[in-house]
Amino acid sequence: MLIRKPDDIKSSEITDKKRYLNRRRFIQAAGLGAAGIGSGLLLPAMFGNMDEAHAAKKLEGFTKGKFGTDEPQTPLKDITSYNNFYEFGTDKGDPKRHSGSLKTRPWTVEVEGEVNKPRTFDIEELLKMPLEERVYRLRCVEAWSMVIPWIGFELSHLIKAVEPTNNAKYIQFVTLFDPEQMPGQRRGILDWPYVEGLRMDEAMNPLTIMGVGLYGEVMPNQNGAPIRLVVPWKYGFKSAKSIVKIRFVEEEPPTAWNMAAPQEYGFYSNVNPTVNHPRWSQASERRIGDFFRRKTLMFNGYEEQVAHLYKGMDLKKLY
Ligand SMILES: Nc1nc2c(c(=O)[nH]1)N[C@H]1C(S)=C(S)[C@@H](COP(=O)(O)O)O[C@H]1N2
Ligand SMILES: [Mo]
Repeated sequence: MLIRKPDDIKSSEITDKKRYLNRRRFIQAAGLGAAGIGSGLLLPAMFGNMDEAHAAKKLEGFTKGKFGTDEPQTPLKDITSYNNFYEFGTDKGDPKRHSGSLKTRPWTVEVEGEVNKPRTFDIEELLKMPLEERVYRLRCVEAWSMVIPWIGFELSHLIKAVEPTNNAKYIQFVTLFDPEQMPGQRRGILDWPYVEGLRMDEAMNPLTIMGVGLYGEVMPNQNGAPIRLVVPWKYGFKSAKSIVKIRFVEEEPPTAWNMAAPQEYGFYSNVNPTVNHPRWSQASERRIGDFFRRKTLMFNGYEEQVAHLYKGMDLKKLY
């Protein structure tokens, strides 16, 4: 892990003034003035588990992954300031404003249910999985999209490590439940904690990753730190953030948006321009930063990789 010196961090990356000031205070308390900061070696120990350090931490040792798109990438500023993360509020700017209270260390992911080797992974163990950069399109059901250079590992690696039993047909993903840290959970917008699910073959597909970073850095809190699901051929809401539990089950598991509005959000939620949301069209989308809308692609453009998973299924019924 490499930690950038505070001096290298652009002020645009530090938006929360209070955290910025806290960090300055910490540097002063540690007896380091501007001169002291020059000795980069001290910094990793100095910042330790502080929240601020995570925001500035570069991820190292990842390779350039497959399936990447070479479309222009959405600016970091947009990826981190236009978010859906209802645990921190329903406004697109809320996650950035309010997710500073999320503590991402210590963090564990408990794996349970239909597996031979149930276990709890520490986040540090998961960061040792083979990390790749995957530049994926993310298409929100609200008909906007982004191109995001994620860093993550294939979910299949984790699945193989716990040895699913023959009864494991689906996987459920559970977000942290902690209304102290997640103020949005004090209100009943959704049935907390946020839950999502995949069929086993979807989870095993090489496109499906557990994201731990983006743009070469540790995952920003508002994007689902420290670990979130990324399923690029499905609407964004399938990609659950800040996951603490992965449960292998026999039956199709309940999912947060399906419970909230079953007639609007199904279990599969594959990006599909021919199946409209009951209140708006899914035929086109606005790429964040673009002026003109563009056509939405079947399976968000990943048809070649995933269409076979749904052969023989009526995707108008199983939306
Ligand atoms: N726990 C949790 N995960 C979530 C959400 C949420 O509100 N809570 N929103 C989803 C939606 S609707 C989208 S579009 C994506 C947005 O991811 P991003 O903010 O990193 O672009 O996260 C998904 N994961
Ligand atoms: Mo979304």
